Amino acid sequence: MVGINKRRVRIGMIGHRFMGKVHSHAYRDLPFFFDLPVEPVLSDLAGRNEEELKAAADAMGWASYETDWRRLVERDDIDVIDIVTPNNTHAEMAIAAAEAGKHVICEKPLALSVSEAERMLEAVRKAGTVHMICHNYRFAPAVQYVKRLIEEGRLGRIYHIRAQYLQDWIMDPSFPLVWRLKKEVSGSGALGDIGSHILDLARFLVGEMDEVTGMMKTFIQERPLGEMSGGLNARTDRERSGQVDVDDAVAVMARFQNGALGVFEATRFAGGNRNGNRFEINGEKGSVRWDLENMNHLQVYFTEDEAGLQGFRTINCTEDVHPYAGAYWPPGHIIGYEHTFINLLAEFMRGIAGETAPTPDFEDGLQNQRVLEAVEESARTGTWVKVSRPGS
Ligand code: 4PW
Repeated sequence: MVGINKRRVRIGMIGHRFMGKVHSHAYRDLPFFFDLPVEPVLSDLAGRNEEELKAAADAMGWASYETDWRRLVERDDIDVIDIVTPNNTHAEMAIAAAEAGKHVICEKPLALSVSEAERMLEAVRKAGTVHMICHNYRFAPAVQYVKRLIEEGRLGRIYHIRAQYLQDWIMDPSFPLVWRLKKEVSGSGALGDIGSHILDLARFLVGEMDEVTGMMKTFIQERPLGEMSGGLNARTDRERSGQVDVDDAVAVMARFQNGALGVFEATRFAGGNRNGNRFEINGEKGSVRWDLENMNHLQVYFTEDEAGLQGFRTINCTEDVHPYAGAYWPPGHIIGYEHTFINLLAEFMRGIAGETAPTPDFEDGLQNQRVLEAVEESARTGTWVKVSRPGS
């Protein structure tokens, strides 16, 4: 399957840490599992710290590197710009990439604000290139299968979605003030970083939200300064401290346009939950439950099951019938977190080959941003806030 005579899609990626590693790995594994019409090539990696950048480029198999992302965007031998940098850089990079005629893929949340996200969408539309946002959890086979069940009407009318994204990596008050805790860099805290994923899953599976209400809380207001670019396992030994100005936790209630109700919780203070991303959906004919930490399993319940056998049953979503599962191993041989990105990038490559118009795209990113902004406004004003959607 590794491409003889396939069109080469030359990737330029900006950023090389956690998400950079995840994306690099996914591009490399793509031709191994998917027979795609194009072949991704790890052409060039951009970052600011040359020593770290060079080491990352070598370790992850990139052909070359640039210490200024603008040079990457200007290069004629690059087809795709992949943005895996902190949120405050997304808009400038994506717009420059689109203006240079590149396909663009960007980590979530799309931007710092609705107005930035609108400009990003406008730029990619004008360029006519393919664009995606990395809400990777849509691409777990079990989640895709839930989408299919709902579309086929197997759950009937949807009444509820309740979803939680629970982490605990900043519970220790001595955890440093990293970029994810500064509003000017991240836009928001738990809301945008992890809440955006479950709110995206809700839009994907249940539909658009009409209005939301939310509350946000910052439990630890001050933290030691440390390396701002640090990740989820950052450490510090500094004595000076700085202000946290984003939410540590957020709770959201939503009314959907189709009449369903949503209850959501995103927090980095749920001790013992390293990366607990879960949802349950209840419909008139059945219910489903999914949990990332057990991501190959799906619990399903159908009201029509015979008396005596009623209840949730557990399906192992590793059969050919489960979306993407057939690309990997024989039934029962499970896949993991990284495969959600491989599946997402397979769709991106199909889009670039002209076969599909892949989603979630920047329009989804913008709509997600509208939901995030409505939650923030609600938390500020203590009222329900309409989620705008121009044209609907
Ligand atoms: O999916 C999650 C992210 O969006 C990851 O597990 C970590 O938390 C990194 O960023 C957020």
